Amino acid sequence: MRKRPLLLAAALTTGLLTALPAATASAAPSGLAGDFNGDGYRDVAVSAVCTDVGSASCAGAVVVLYGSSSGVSATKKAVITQNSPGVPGTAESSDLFGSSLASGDLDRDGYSDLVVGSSGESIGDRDGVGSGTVLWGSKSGLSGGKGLPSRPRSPSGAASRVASPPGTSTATATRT
Ligand SMILES: [Ca+2]
Ligand SMILES: [Ca+2]
Repeated sequence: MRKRPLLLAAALTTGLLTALPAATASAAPSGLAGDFNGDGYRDVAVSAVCTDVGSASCAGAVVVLYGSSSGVSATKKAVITQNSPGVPGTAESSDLFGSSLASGDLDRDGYSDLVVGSSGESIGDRDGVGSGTVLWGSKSGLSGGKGLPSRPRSPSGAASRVASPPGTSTATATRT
């Protein structure tokens, strides 16, 4: 006897969900790959690897163009460098921030994140060993970041190598 009212309720719910606009103020992030602000439109990250930042030549930058129903536009963009708020490190000459880019939702919050390589970064007394930075996706787009762990030195002084099976990655990031 209870079966029919339940089916009716399900049908009403389905109809209501269909009638709602695709994006509302409280909408959940889209979960789309490359959608850094979760609005349902994929975004574009472009490397400007040899951009000068202040007096630092070839410090590098990433330009993010946010998507919309009419595509990407230069009016809805962000330029991110190592001097941007929340981004670890400091823009220095020849850091080459943006030398490689990859996206994925590393913390599984529904917002795609961006991994940025800086192939010229020096760490401690090791010149140009490179580094990786995660820029976190959020409702307001890419903001803040976290440096990926660098390889520790072996007792001989050389950077140790971490073996991993083909097709796997040893890079991990934990949101703090
Ligand atoms: Ca988007
Ligand atoms: Ca994320």
